[in-house]
Amino acid sequence: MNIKEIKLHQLLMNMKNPFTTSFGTQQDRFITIIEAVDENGLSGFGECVSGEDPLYSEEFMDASLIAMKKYFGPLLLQNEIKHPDDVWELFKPFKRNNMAKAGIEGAVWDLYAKQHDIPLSKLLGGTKSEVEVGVSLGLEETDELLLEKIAEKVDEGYKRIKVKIKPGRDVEMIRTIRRKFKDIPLMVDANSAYTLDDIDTLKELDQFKLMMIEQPLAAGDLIEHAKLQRQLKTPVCLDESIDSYEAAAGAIELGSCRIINVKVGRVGGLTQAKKIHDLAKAHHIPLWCGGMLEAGVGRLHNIAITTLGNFTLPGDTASSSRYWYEDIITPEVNAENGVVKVSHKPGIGAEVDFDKMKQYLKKTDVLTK
Ligand code: OSB
Ligand code: MG
Repeated sequence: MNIKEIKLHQLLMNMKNPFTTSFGTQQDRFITIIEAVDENGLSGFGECVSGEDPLYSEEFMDASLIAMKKYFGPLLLQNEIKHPDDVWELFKPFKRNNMAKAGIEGAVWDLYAKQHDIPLSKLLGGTKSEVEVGVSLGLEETDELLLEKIAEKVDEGYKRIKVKIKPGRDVEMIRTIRRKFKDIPLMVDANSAYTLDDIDTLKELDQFKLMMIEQPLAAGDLIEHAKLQRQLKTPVCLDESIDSYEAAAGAIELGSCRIINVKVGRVGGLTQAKKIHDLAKAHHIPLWCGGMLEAGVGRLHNIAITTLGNFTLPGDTASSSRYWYEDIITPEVNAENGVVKVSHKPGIGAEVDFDKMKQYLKKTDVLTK
């Protein structure tokens, strides 16, 4: 593929509103945009989605940056690859660091698609021309504030509403939501805030016709999730637990979940995401694409993978304007009535706009052969 240079654009983006989950509150978003440049000056873009601190998972941006600079960038520059699927094998000797791997691999996928003049969605084997999306709402100080946010997002037409829960902000809060919004497609995400000791609380959630309960227990608790799923009517959806193809296979075999949230960064990139897609499809486990508060590049990668057939549930890739006053791509991602149109242009399908990116750019590291 003749990749001659890798640029790591380090951005600090300020979110419109703080986003609160059971593990913490996020307002500033540090993002790294990876640019892979070939010998003709063509660029492909990826996004590293690690959080600032290791709260969602063990990965965090400072560590991902070191991993990209010290290992994955040099590996890619020193080894000629033929196809983006080769990147996972090339990076494999270095354990985990999935979000760093996925950020660089994503730039390679976009570059390859542009070199071959096809949309990334098609290159991945996607078939949809539009994808349905929902929205993820953080915890609010009061139920009233959350109800206002839900009303706003329902009016905007999002296909489902996800709310964050944690111990003490669960059953009564959902009861209040259901009293006002009787029939909206609604789900909850606990981000690992519970243990099996909380089973009575989790069982109470069964009465609210939720589409699913996302990641109630700790990431490593596949056996505990299987025990829980056996006692719940509501499908369990796993997010944090599915950090590899093997974890997905284990969760399916154990019956730890009935739905999987695929995040490209968490599983180590698009090649692994495709593999998990095919496995889940064979086992009739529906998928949706999760989000990591991405800027535009990550959003476009998410939309591309969502065009694969077994992504049958609305994902978390809402409009760029959900979090940003101004995104770094042109055109921005725009969900109309909860539907995002898939671009027909080559690669991720929109331009990375360096004029817009300037306002967020803190530093660019350039890696060369
Ligand atoms: O658990 O899905 C999650 C954001 C950051 C880290 C983890 C999660 C989330 C979200 C928001 O729920 C998804 C998004 O809108 O990008
Ligand atoms: Mg989640």
